[in-house]
Amino acid sequence: MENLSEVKISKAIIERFTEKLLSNLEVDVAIVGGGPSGLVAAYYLAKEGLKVSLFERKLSIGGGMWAGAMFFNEIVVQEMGREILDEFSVSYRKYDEGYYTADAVEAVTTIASKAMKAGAKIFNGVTAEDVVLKKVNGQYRVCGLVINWSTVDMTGLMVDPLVVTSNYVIDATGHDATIVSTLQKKAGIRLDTETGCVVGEKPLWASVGEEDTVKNSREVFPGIYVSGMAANATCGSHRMGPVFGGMLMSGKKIAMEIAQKLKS
Ligand code: 48F
Repeated sequence: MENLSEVKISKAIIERFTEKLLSNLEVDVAIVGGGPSGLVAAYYLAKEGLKVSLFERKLSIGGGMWAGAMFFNEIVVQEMGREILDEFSVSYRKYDEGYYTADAVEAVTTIASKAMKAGAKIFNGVTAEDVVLKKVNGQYRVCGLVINWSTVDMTGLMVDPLVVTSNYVIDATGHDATIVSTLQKKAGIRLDTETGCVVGEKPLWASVGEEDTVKNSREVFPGIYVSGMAANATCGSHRMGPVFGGMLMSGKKIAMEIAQKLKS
């Protein structure tokens, strides 16, 4: 029988986690939300050699992709997203012309694993509650995230947060677009949308929702991008239901755009 030291086990966890957190307080890109668009963005950004950390409120990453639709844990990906399934080596089967299906659990675990192997760091159980806003060259710019343990958020305890600074923040928080929704409430803030605020999502229309989620994935205020369903909620387009090509392409699109900006 090995003589295990309980204290050593505790020290190992505390030291290693602290190390990880300390080395991720200043990053190139801070992503909020570990759904499909956030995870894909994390992968491509890390693959471009950028320092990326992703904060997910829940214990598990995967967001709305885990459960497929109504717990039927299969997802549909159209032609648009097939290149991403290939890039990540997620297995899929043709269902009909232009429709492919993949196991939702395999899709989440494979994409998350590749993102981490590419160098992205994931902090689960952490909620981003606000952004850091500073004047840069006379203009307000999002410069990072205000984070706290999700348990603090859930219990409503008064505990001050910590801060992570970044060149860019990605709001990949899904339907609620929680980060830009918080930002828009601040005095003097106007988002780059039709109304200057989060417009809100429209009911389900798969083809338009899917096209728009990629189009709407963009910088909506200096320093902050929206992706996936948060992009459609912010810019006022349709939800799309359980088809995921747009989510995957959204993450890739903004990752490549941010990487290009940071490298030039
Ligand atoms: O909703 P979600 O999966 O985002 P997505 O990448 O994909 C949307 C699809 O899953 C689906 C759809 C396509 O058919 O419409 O809904 O746009 O994942 C968003 C993640 O963000 C987390 C949340 O727990 C979820 O896992 N999240 C939300 N707010 C915060 C957060 C926050 N303030 N801090 C940390 N994580």
